[in-house]
Amino acid sequence: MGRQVSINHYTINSSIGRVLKTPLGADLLGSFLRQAGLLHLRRVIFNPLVKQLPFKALSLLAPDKIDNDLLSMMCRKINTYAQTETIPPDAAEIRETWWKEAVCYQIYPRSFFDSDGDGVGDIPGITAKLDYLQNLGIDIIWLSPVYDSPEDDNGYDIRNYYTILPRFGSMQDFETLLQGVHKRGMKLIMDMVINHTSDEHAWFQKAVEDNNSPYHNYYIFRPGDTSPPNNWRSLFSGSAWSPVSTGSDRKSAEQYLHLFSRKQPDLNWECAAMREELYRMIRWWLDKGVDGFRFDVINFISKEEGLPNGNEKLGELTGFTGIENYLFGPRVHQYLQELRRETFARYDVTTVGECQGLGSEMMRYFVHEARQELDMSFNFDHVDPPGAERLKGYVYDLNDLKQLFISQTETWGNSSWNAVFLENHDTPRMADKVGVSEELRDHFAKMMGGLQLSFRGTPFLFQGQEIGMGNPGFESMDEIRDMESLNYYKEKLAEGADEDALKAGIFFGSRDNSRTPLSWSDEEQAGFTQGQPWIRVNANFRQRNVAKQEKDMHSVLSFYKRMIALRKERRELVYGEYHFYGAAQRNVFAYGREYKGQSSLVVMNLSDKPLRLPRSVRRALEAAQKKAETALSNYEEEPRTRPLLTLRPYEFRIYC
Ligand code: ISL
Repeated sequence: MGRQVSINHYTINSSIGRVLKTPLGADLLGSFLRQAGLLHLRRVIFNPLVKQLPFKALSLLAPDKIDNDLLSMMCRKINTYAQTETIPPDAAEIRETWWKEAVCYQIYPRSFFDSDGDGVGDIPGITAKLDYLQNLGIDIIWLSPVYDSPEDDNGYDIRNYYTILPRFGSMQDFETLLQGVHKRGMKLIMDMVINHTSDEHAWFQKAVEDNNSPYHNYYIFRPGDTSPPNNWRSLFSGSAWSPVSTGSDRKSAEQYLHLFSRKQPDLNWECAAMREELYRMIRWWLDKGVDGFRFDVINFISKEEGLPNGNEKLGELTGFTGIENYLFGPRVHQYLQELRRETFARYDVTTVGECQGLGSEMMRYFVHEARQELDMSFNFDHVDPPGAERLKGYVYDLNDLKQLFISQTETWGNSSWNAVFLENHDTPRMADKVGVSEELRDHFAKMMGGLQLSFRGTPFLFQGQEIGMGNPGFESMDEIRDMESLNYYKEKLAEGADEDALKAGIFFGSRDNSRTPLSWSDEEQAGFTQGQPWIRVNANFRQRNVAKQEKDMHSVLSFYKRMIALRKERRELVYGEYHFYGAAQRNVFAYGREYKGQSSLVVMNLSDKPLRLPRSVRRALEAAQKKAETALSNYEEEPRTRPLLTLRPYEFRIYC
């Protein structure tokens, strides 16, 4: 579906304006400027006169970062899309459905709750805490991988899709969990990692044992035992190629592609038999009764034919040379449509794709309802600040998040839906990215929850967010477990990096920051385990934990419960149109939501200082206060003035 021959053709001589009119052109350029720290040039580029210049003129703006090669590559991609894919018109109204109304919660099983004292969270541990999740108001649990795995990447390296990792429990334990979830009226979606497997998966083992085995075509091999076949870099440092270790015979020596660690070989989606095996496995899980999937790096599955070298300039910029050859790959939509047709199309389930590098324009190709691919996507533009690198440290400006969220809502339309997240297992805790002081942490945590739960898009909370957990404050490399951080440390040290600065960056940005155990109580090891936890617990667990917050009606946890309940009562918070107020003013984030005659107003101060409200916001506030049935804020004391003239640091108020 959606195929159409088009006469559109773009070259570096096409006008900037014309290129920007295409979804891919707009997004590629947008994320390029973001990554290059050139967002200030947006104004220049969108100037009507500049828009008339040829696309190649962009290289004059930042010759060190943009060259004609890069621009030609962008044009080639834009042409492919223009010729093969279309975004159908939007429906006149939003279609209402359960997964748009749901509140989701991501569980990172290793760190959720340990039931057997081995220091690692497990499936019975999750079952034991289902009442907690139900009380919080959670509808859907997303479970990070629990499949059998050597755990090179904490389970994102699957050895067997049909079995459960013994330290997490048995298949019986999984079934008990699923029943417990369903009994409570909740749903469970599985993480599904199908861009790659573990190198210990039987398919890969057979593939390397015998070049003539049908499994050889399940992965991506190229001849050569010394230098890599192309310049692609792994997302986890070093080359994206590794030699097959059993290759003693020089002639048959081969390298295999792994976009992630060397223990995560990429699957060859060109191979129909491989795809069929994956579909069979996914149907097996569906028949077991799971309610959908979160697909890991699903927009990376289709690789450019011939695996050409990546553009060096783009490589320098992103750190991932070659990325343009698998981001928006040539057959990604064909595969996604097939995946849906062959598996979940026949079940009432939901799907969310992890789509790094996807902007809000391109997103519609993946989630527009008429295209029959995915229901929602996780987009990542807002995860790190423009041009910043997580492992080097940064200060996050919430105004950037505001701008991105506002511009996203403009492009979604009625037929595309999205997943809204602020934290997950791959990024430090939000309060630490922003650098929030200790005394404002609760206010901040509530404000972020208020924002996430009053925005359009299905909210995905990450465990610990509901009590305002922060980074644990790592102090030594011995505390770090994540292979991404460890590889990076080794590589940069070898390159001669300053060790203290290197460590500081890792302690700030390591993915381990969000992977420490959920603080359940003030008991030993935060009540997470009776044993020695696999990674340290947060030092402040005696002050900040679930048990304590459950007893306190003013806690972050209580606020989350109220906000979740409010979202379920007020359909405008799910489906409503937006009206933004005072959007141009820094630190003011204010919006009205309206749906079928009901309306709500949200106002926020994104800064740690008092904020004087602009007149447009004050007027909207006054009107909302007059007619509101419910009001909720993250401050216990009522404001002193009415009408409100200023907001306190990180103040959040909602009127419905
Ligand atoms: O954290 C990152 C590396 O810099 C991200 O780029 C991350 O690797 C990317 O978002 C893909 O994430 C997913 O796939 C990875 C896995 O390690 C992550 O935990 C998972 O969320 C490989 O399966």
